[in-house]
Amino acid sequence: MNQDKNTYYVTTPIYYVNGEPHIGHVYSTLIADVMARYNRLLGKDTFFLTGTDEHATKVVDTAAEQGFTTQQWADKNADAFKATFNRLGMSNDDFIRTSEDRHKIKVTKYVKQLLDSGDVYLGEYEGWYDAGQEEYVPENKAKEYDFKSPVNGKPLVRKTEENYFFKLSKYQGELLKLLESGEVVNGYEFDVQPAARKNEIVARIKDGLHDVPMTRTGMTDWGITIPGDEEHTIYVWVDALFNYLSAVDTDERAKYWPADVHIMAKDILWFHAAIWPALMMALEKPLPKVVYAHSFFISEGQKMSKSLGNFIDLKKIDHYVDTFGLDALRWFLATKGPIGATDSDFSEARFIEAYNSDLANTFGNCGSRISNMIGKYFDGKCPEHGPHVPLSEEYNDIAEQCLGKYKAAMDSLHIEKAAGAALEIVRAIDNYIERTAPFKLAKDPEKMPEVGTILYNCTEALRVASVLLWPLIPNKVEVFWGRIGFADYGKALADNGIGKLDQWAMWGHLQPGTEIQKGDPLFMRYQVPRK
Ligand code: ME8
Repeated sequence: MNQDKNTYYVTTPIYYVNGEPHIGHVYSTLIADVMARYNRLLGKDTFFLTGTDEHATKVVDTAAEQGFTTQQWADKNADAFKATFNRLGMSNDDFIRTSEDRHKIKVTKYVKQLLDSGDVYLGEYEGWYDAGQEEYVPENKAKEYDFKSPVNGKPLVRKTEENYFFKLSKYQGELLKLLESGEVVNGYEFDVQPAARKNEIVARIKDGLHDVPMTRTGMTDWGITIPGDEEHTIYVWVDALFNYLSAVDTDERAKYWPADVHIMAKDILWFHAAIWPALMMALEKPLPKVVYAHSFFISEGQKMSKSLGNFIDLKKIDHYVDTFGLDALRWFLATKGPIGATDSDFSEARFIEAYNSDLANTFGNCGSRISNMIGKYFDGKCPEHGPHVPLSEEYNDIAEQCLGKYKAAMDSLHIEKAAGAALEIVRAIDNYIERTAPFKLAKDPEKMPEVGTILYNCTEALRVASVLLWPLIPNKVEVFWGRIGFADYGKALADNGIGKLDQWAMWGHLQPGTEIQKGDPLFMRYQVPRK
């Protein structure tokens, strides 16, 4: 395993194509997008993967209900995911579909290897099956759930079938040791985050890992069959997990494995935190470094549901984008979402509060304030950094400290804290303006050089803050760059000019004499309409 690899590989779950995307899908993909953009800024050779999970029986069933062939239905919904992610500015490098040959061929190869090594074997399985979730529920859990699905409440069914099994039990000891020690075990490294989720996984592994059935019969025309046994189709979950590897299992992309982080919600953590690393051990591949399970978005205080009318579907998502702008949606998701161990409410009131207080009143307002003063006192040209002004050093230090905090927070997926560090710079600018009062000094013509220093410092600090904000709100930040003479930043990023964070976050890039344009406020304050 290459510890110092200068690559970064981030994934989202691959989403079921039995319906259109909703806010939950957009959320996980946005988190991955922010992490991908940040790592590109750091200079890492970044690969960001998302895609669709297509071989589920519920896809076959929904297609039939809707009067489509399974392939047509999968195509239609996969297109909806692609179009949505495109429209929302996701910078994924690839979009994998499990119905693609490139995936199917690799999965066949992996399973063949597992059959040859004895990690997959033919046996008989009897257990409690949750048809809605397409998974068997362990005996003790089935009892705990009163033999009903914990997801949809329908009765679990007793099912017996001849099955190929994956020898999950073999990996119990190693997995437990890896997670409990947090150290390298037999050359493997692996972590589950956040800590609360990891503890649950550790407890469940301690309960005992049994071998898991990994095939089903009776759906051979949709799915991937077991090599050498056309009767058995590989269970959709195993098929789906392999996407993370199959997408980069080519000569050019091999450098990206192992993944740095798999992002998902807690609903599907078990597959990623137990079965997936065990499959990788069985294939003798390095394990993903981190499996990160965020919590759920609820909506207006309640679980999202179509019948309650609080479901945040594509129409609602578009409404938010049309009303507040794409970056406002990105900001809300990235900073107020359920990244940690608790669920988070998607409510209009919280959205407006975040928009007004963080974007309109802070970043947007600070930009307008500075450009207005430069317009008024310096004819719209960036002033010279002139004579010393009290407070300046203290304030340069703040920008530097914030960069450190920002990086530490981003590296551990505390995106809201990273955003907070960037906003701390902006708030420090506001505070600096209050304390140095350039608008008062400007009344005395002799003080104009000092006013110049202050406004130079303010613009430069806002430029630094904007670089840190770029992974979250790239569109508005690029507009801002255009206004302060840094349109080439946007161009450099578009041309894959990666690796600029430390350079661009250094003090002193701003050129005196550059035209500082005013333009419309970057984020217009939103007034709640009176009912
Ligand atoms: O489970 N809040 O696909 P899926 C936040 N195909 N995130 C949410 C959410 C919510 N309310 N609802 C959904 C599958 N998500 C499998 C995955 S991966 C090898 C196979 C997000 O379409 C979150 O990331 O049901 C969750 O884990 C995922 O959508 C489930 O998507």
